[in-house]
Amino acid sequence: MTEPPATITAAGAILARLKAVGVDYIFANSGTDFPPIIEGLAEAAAKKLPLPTAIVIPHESAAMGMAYGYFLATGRAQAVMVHTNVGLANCAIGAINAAIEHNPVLLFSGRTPVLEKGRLGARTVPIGWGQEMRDQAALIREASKWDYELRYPEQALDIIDRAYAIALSTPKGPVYLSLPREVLCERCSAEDLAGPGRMAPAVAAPAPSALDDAVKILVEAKQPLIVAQRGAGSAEGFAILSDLASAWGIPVVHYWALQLAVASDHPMAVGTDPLPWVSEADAILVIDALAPWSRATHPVRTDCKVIHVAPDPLYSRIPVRNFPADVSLVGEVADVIASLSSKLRRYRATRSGMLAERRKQVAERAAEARTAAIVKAETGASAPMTKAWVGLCLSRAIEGRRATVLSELGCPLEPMTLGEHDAWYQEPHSGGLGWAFPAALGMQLAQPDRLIIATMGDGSYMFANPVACHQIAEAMRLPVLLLVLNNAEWRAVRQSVLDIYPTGYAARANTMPLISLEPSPDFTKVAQASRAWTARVDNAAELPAVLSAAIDHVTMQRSHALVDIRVGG
Ligand SMILES: Cc1ncc(C[n+]2csc(CCOP(=O)(O)OP(=O)(O)O)c2C)c(N)n1
Ligand SMILES: [Mg+2]
Repeated sequence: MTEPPATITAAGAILARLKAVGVDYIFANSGTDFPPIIEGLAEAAAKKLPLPTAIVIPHESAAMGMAYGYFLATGRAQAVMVHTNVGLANCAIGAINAAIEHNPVLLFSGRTPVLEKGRLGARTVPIGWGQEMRDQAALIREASKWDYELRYPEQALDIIDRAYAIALSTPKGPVYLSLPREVLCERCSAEDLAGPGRMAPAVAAPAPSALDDAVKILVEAKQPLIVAQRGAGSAEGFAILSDLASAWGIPVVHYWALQLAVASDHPMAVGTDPLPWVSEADAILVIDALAPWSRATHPVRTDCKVIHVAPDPLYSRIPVRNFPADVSLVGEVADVIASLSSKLRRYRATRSGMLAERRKQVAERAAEARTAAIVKAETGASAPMTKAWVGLCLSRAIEGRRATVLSELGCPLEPMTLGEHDAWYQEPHSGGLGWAFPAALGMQLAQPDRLIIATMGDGSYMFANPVACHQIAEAMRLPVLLLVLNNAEWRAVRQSVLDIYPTGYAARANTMPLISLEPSPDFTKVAQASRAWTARVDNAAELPAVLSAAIDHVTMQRSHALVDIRVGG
């Protein structure tokens, strides 16, 4: 019996509606909850409803990472669809990462059938009982802005519009919808599914008086400072902030920066260390920074005025975060920077002499800091080489190319020369490792012609479920370049022990407990299992030539490549 064409399963309606609101891809990891989704995909395709491209992703953490990377590259939120509670559990780290970084993901998982018999979709196999939960959404509720369980098939259209609008409202973030199998099997109207989204995201902007307060502080400041962590919001924001920093002679510190706010060699870019800058400043413009400095080690002046610009300047999800905030400017970062910049402009003319002098002084100190970082990196061409040396060589290897570098305990920013707003991404401050490889895959999917390089510690590479990620790279022909900075240990954990117990038992032990990743696997073999181009580098002097060959491979052969680099620090 054929159904009337004006109806479709709830699963099909959800898929079609996702396309209508602007979702290009569904990163999917299926299971026994998926028959109506797979049937819905086929039905919607047969009825010529436009659909997102659904892709098999063999591990959920990779699906979350790819959606994250795709959003960074495009500003467009994507969908991740996984299997019941177990698939959702594997998404938890991705959701934690996305939440803290305001990265919107539409996350779906099935819900095991409620009924034991008597309705299409009811339980058929023991996992129907085994995967039932009292509150499935609780698995990721702290990391999602909104969650809901679909109750009726006819809700599909409205609920997708609502999920999408909430995910993209300021501050952006992940949302979660659980999909019970019986509901997905039911039919609903197929009308209007392709129409435009009916719910606009709410975009916040600062009150004009708050902008005026911020402008007054910046105009009156003698030693203003910008601390930026998540970039300047967009290419336009990046350009405007570059001009603003130059015009006003304001140093920019990229402390633990996840993105660049100005070019790393901008004349006002003074590096990544808040000291001595935060201690000298009488005004600090904090741009999208969760923790703009360390309250324990970077003291600010008691008379220093602090302005925060961010989608959620108080980071209200975080229970404890007490950086002073004399002015909090809420909004999308690029928009707020543009407003500040235009309001500041008219104060410039009468101060041009003072600003020129300040600009000159900051530029001198910035140039010194840059030279010092490069000189230090050059001394790392030792055996084993340092991460800074790898960063310097990579920076030279990609010079003049449109390239994006991701770093997850990988190359440090300091010695690198990166000039575009999307040239640099670091792992989220939630630190859920295993991020860089799949995020690079998502970015490459969005930008097939861009050179995308994921640099990772050996531990981070293993956290990424590398077999799954290499499979995706080969299956989808995503020519990412992976640099594994391999020190055969979790160096960051070692460092955290030394920070707290510098002369303790662990520091003095021949072998520090819980640090070693020896024997180190041959990572080239892992990549070769999916037919990647690979190389291993132990000798610092060989690195430039290997990087150049690897870049030639990914750009000309358009297949992925991995270089396993033995590093010391
Ligand atoms: C999922 C997850 N598990 C554990 C940690 C704790 N952790 C933070 S850094 C780190 C070590 C990372 O090792 P690697 O990538 O090899 O870089 P290295 O520190 O050696 O430079 C670990 C285990 C984490 N951040 N995320
Ligand atoms: Mg390591």
